[in-house]
Amino acid sequence: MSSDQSMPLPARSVEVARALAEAGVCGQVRELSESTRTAAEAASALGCDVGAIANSLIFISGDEPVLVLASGRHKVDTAALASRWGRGWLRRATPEQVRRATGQAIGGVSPVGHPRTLPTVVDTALAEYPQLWAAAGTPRTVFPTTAEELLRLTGGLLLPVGP
Ligand code: 5CA
Repeated sequence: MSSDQSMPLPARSVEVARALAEAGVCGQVRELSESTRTAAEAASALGCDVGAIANSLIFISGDEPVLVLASGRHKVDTAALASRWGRGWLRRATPEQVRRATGQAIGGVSPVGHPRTLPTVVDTALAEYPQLWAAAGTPRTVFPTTAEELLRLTGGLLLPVGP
């Protein structure tokens, strides 16, 4: 992993760092020289298991955006998750819907730092890893976290999301 902590963070990540600090999180946002746009790229840049990457995925449920924090090791089974969550059908958000719901762009969507708190599910698979990494508002910024911390930060529910 290479990172340069002497450079100021991008504005989207400053927002995330502020939300983390306000919540009393001690993990620091770091900006990497390599892309962390996808879970595979993030895992390679960080030298961790792809399953330890917490992807922040936005779905539309009814008319409402919702957040699914999913392990990078599998795809979300939307039908099974909707039923477990007691919601109607979950549709993948469009890039524009992602931006409106989070203020962030695909590839850098963070679990926090959004204009409003979104109904959230945290993948049970994430609880298998002692340390996770999540995006921090841009496709090159990440922060270290845990499933427990993600649940606390988002007020989310712990549910299986994979197939
Ligand atoms: N930075 C990494 C995690 S550290 C990251 O953001 N991973 S991610 O999986 O949450 O973001 C990439 C995801 O964006 C893809 O898995 C995919 O679910 C979503 N995505 C990519 N293109 C589109 C698109 N056109 N519309 C909606 N979602 C998309």
